[in-house]
Amino acid sequence: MHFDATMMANSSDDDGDTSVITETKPKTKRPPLYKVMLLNDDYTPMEFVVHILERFFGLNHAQAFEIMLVVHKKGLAVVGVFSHEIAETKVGQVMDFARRHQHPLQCTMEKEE
Ligand code: TYC
Repeated sequence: MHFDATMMANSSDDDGDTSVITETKPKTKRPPLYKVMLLNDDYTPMEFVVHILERFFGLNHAQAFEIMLVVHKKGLAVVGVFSHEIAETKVGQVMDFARRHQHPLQCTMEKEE
């Protein structure tokens, strides 16, 4: 904790010598994190989604299959939480890979609360 002391003397809004001490919290706000989500669709093959989760999110086959099924059943799932820069990179990699294989798979990011 820091203490910032200010001497206010002979100023227009102060008639005497007044010490003002304010306690200031050092500003160490952590940068926000971003959820990366996969969205379900009716056309992208299940094994393609599993492959994406293994390749870009470092999941093993069982974990990847499990998350793919959550997306398939619930409509979407968070597949990872990252800094803004890493999240953008992941979304770009997934969208590019899906587009190159002509699958309509959608991947988005959203700021974490
Ligand atoms: N619903 C797709 C199917 O039945 C599978 C799928 C899963 C697609 C997850 C997208 O993000 C997705 N082939």
